[in-house]
Amino acid sequence: MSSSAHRVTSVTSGAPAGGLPGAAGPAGIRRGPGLPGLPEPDRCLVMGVVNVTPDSFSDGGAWFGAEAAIARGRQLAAQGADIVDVGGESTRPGAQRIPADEELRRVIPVITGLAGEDIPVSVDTMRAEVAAAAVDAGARLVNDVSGGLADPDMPRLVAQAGVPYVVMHWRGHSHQMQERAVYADVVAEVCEELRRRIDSVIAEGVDPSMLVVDPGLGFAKLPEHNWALLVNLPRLAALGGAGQSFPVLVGASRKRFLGRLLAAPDGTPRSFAGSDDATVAVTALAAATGAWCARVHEVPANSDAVRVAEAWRTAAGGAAL
Ligand code: PMM
Repeated sequence: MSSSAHRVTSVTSGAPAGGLPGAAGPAGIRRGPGLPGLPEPDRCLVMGVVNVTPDSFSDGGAWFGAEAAIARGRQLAAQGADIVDVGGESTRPGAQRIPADEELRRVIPVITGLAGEDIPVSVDTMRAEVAAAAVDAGARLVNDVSGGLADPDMPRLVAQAGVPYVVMHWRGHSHQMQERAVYADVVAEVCEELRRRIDSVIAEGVDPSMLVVDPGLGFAKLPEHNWALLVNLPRLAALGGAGQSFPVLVGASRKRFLGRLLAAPDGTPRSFAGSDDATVAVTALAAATGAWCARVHEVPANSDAVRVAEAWRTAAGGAAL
């Protein structure tokens, strides 16, 4: 694991309850104090993905089975992942849901194994039942791609567990999300819908200082929507209002909009793995803007990219591109 991954923010020393970490600068996102239990954000963090699924968006089947998944998580941490994100349910467009007991069967042994090695683990789930078991097994962050919409019990569970919570922009499950990729002004609408989710989860008891926001790239988004959101990350961060900012997570890795950007002359999209260099480019740009974390499938080059971006930010005076 990278050395900075060991500098974990103490559970008791996060931002004061009710306060929001950081402040949004005019161009970029100013970095806040960090989230309890997670590595300090002295640069953009790298979240390595372990999909324990036979059919995931971009790496389906590769790490299906607890032993293979634990070995992959360990490898990602050794390569420099600051957090390992473990998910058991595919969110690829068109995917059908799996039962909760199957999701539990997939992720809990993996989280137990990785957390037992002191690797910071997040659980990628839309179910409160799975999040609760994952936190019991040692997960330090709940990554909910539905932002609390898929399971009404999720915000209360997160509030009680007292763990950081990723609220992603989401408009529906995989089988219906593509038809919902309709916006007049994607940035304004995503910000407004996220703001409503944030208000709702705070009303359910979640401490604002525990929140991370995510534009939900590829989730009910066409390529042009993803690009518009990427160049407007500071507007998402600024949802805290009054000059405060939320940490922003960016999940561009291997998404179809990158494959389409890099399509062959005959229009054949680039493969998922063939989009890894483009993922690194997005990571560098998002990190230079002040993103809190980049969620990626391949860690080493992204780990380099966030260090380049941090040097860039520092030279620019800590603000942004
Ligand atoms: N994307 C996927 C899964 N989980 N979580 C967050 N917070 N943000 C994302 O963009 C995101 C996510 C889908 O990608 P995968 O199936 O290739 O892992």
